[in-house]
Amino acid sequence: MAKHIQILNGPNLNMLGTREPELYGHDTLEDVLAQCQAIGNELGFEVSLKQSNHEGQIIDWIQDARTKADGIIINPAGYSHTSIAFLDALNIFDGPVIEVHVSNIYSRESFRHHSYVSLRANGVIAGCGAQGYSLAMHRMGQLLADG
Ligand code: CA2
Repeated sequence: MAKHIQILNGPNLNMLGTREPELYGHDTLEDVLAQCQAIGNELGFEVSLKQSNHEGQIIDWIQDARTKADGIIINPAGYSHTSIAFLDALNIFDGPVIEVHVSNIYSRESFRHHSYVSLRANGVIAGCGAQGYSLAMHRMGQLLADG
């Protein structure tokens, strides 16, 4: 059975590609899913993508991933900087976790420079636009192949 990569997105990322293109670019989450599925097809992985504006919903999806996914790519959005609960949920997921930020959080306000999720992430990609998700897919492919 093909390995499954779960892509999770936090609050306001449903607006990706529709507002603030100078910060977040023009690609929508639908575009991101299409790009990641194309890479998944090449690498032999199943890919699914979810977005929620609600912290508890994303925590439920992280918990579900324990039995349904081999790796998690997550853009925790604003919860990166506040949510110990995201960190706790990711800490009980056994597979690799890659954190993605579309914008360069290190060139923005200082409150964005710290991410609780980074304490758990196997890798972090920031400031590469929506392409960051594709880069994360390739890295995830490598981590899952390495076992
Ligand atoms: O750069 C990222 O991907 C962020 O995770 C995006 C979050 C922000 O709070 C993080 O510090 C960095 C904000 C998501 C808002 O997404 C929008 C996308 C398009 C238009 C408006 C908001």
